[in-house]
Order: sequence, then C-alpha cells, then structure tokens
Amino acid sequence: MKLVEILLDFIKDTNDRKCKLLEFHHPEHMLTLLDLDLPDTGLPLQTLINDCATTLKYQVKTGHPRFFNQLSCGLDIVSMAGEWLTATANTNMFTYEIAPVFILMESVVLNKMRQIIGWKHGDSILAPGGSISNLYAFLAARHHMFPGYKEKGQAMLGSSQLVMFTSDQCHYSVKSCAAVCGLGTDHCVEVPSDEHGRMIVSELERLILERKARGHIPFFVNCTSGTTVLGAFDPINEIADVCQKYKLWLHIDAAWGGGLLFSRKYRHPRLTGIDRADSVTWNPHKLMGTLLQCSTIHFKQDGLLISCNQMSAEYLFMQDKLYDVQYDTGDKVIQCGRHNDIFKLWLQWRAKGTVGFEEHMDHLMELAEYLVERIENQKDMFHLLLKPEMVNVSFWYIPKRLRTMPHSTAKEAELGRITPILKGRMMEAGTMMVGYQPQDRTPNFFRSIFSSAAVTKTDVDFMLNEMDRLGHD
Ligand code: ABU
Repeated sequence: MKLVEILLDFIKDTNDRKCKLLEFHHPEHMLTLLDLDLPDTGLPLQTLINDCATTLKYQVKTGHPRFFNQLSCGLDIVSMAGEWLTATANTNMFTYEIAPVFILMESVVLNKMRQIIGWKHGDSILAPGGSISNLYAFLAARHHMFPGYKEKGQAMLGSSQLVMFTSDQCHYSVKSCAAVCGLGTDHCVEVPSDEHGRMIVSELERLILERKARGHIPFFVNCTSGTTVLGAFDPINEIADVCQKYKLWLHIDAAWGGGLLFSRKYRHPRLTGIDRADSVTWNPHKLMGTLLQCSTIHFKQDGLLISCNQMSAEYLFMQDKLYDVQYDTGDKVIQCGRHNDIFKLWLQWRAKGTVGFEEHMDHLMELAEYLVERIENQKDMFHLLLKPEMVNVSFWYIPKRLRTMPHSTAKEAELGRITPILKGRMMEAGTMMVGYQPQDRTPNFFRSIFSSAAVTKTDVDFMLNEMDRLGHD
C-alpha cells in the first residue's frame, strides 16, 4: 500500500504545474544522494520503500505538461494501469500456452492497425523499439528477395553486394541494419533531402542507377514518415514508383509519424500511399502516448515473419500442443523472451476509442501550429527554422543583445552556442525541458515536441516566457 501511495504522489506531482519536472544533480553529486549498494544480506521493507521514494524523487517527470524534450512524452493513466497489470501478470509473450489473452489481444490490435494502414491482410508483431522493428523489415525484405539467405548466408550471393537506400534525415537505426546484417554502412546509401528534410526522389533514382552500374544489387528503400529532428515526411508515392520500377522493397519508418494515420485532417498528404509499402514501422509509444515501450512492425505479406525468423525450438514450439499452434507467435521473432507490450495499448484504445486517438492527433498538431504562430509573432525574440509538417517545432531563442543583429551565418553560430546554455539553465531551474541538437551544417537549435495529451496552449505560452526569463545575457 505504501508503494502505491508513492506512485500516486508521483502521478499527482507529474500533473501539477506548480511542481518542478526535475531536480537536477551532476552524476558525482547524485551518487552521494543515493544508496545504490547491493548488500550481502537483504534490507528491511522500510528501506526498500524509502529506496522507491528516492528513486522517483530524482526521476525526470516525462509526463509533466512542460516536458517537450522527447518523442515519447506524457503519462497516459489508462495505459499506465495496463502496465501495472502487465507487471502483475508477469508472463512471456512467446506462446499462447502461457499468455492466451494477451496473444489474442495482440492479434486483434495489430490487425486493426493494418486496416488503418490500408491493408486487408498481412502480418505484424510487437518489437522492443522502432530500431528493432526496422531491423525486422530489413530481415524480411532480404529473406523475401533472396530465399535461402537464412540458411546459406552471404555464400548464396557470392561476391554480389546488396545495397539499401534511405534519406540523410532517417533514424540512425536504418544505417545500423546495414552494420548489424553484414552489408556494411558504406552500403547504406544516404539520399540527400530537400530544405524541408524530405528525400529528393530524383536523387534516389540517380543513386540506385549509380550503384547498379557498379554491379551492386539494390534491394531495400527506407522511406521516413516523420523524421526524428524535423518531423519531415518523405514523398511516399514517388518513392513507391521508384521501388516498383526497380523491384525494390519499400519500407516505411513511420515510428514517429504513424499516429497521424488516425487523423482525417492530417493524414493526407503526409501518409498518402502508405498502403503501397511492403512493411511499416509504427510506434504507439510515441505520438499515441502508449507507455514505453510499444513498437509495431507490419508486413503486407502474411507468412514472411514466420518463414524468415522461425527456428522451431523443440522445447517451446511443439507442434502437437492441444491448441492451434499458429498462436505461438514467439517463433516469428528473433528474441526468445518477449515482454508483454500489448495490454497497455489495448486498454488505452478501449478507453479512448479510435476517435479519441484522432482527437489526440488533432490536438497535438494544433499545439504545434499555435507554437509556430506565437514564434512568428515574436520574430525579434525567436527564429523559426522551417514550417513543420508535424509536431516538431525547430527554432532559436534570441537573447536581447542579438535582437537587432541581422540574420547571418555568424548570428546562427552564436545562437547555436547559446542554445545549450539555455537548456542547461532550464534543467537547473527544473521548470521545463526542450530538446536541442545541431543538424548537418545548422548549429544547435531547439526542437520542441508535442506528444503528451497533458499539454495545453498555456504550457506553450509558458515555454516561450520561461525561455525569455532564463535566457538573459
Ligand atoms: N527513437 C527516436 C527517439 C528520439 C527522441 O525521443 O528524441
């Protein structure tokens, strides 16, 4: 009961704008505030209760309405209740035998998500994060296009070199597939993007032809729907045309932007043509606000996941069980033990309904539009880098001494130097968090994210005012 009180207090404080969202300490000082020792003999219950309270005392409240720092923000209470139940059930998602209800839920939810993508059939699975979902797409594509690779490996391709393509704005996990799967990162070709961060499709075609001329075998194109920094959407239909022309697998990494599929207002044109993909990554733990972690990978073709990944472990996936063993989904994946990531999403969907998710998407997009409007109305104090396609708003804060200086490369460099200083002040004040990063040749800038249902326009106003309060010279 005491632990439940501690958890409820944390939730209350998370939703209380008067409470700070973090109490920052440098690691060496934090170590003096914590007792992390692992004793030889067990400690009394009261010490463990204190440990729990101390742990949450110093944890960043990522569900706080002024946490704009990460793609996964917010604390959806229903999804959180689902996570509590999941922990209580403490089962493994590899067989129907030990997770009957959760396995059926997974099937129902993933089927619904495929329908929303626009597919009648197919197969899907939950994976431990978007990077692993992208890896599943890569593996299935190679298996589909080169049957026998699973057994024979590179030997079946001889000296031929597979190559994959993705924009220079994609998530780094796409490049990681090339490293992990033996292509080598030199064979993950980065396609230039335009000033909005969208892949330039004529460049994709040029690079495919260039690699073909070198005797390489192009086989996989990653199209990003919602890039990590700018929230850009690669043009799906144009990329799909190229994939069709050269018979390449089209994967869409919609880990971030997938949630907008719910919105009739914002789905098009961003995700138009998504049904033409061979595979789609879509992370409910991002825009949909499902608790971490909850990532899904979907395939248009049924049967690929099992034929690609099945190892038929005799001790687990016996074929003579008393039920239909197709429900033993554990043999479709490359891990053995699999966390139950479905219940919290299923319960959340029941609470919100599909329409509730649509309203959530529209609310987030309206917040981003409001922030853009506020920034554009205070051009002396803020500089918008580009009009966003999604809920990522990229901008600089301009301190007083630079407000009369005309915009230039030198001014950008100075703003890029100031940005981490201001972020540091935010963390020390504990009042809000907004992420920052450099991008290619652009120096550090803020990237504000709207992904939490708790945020309102007053929090957007607070963000800008607080930046100005902390951003003194
Ligand atoms: N998987 C990308 C997450 C990055 C971010 O939250 O900023």
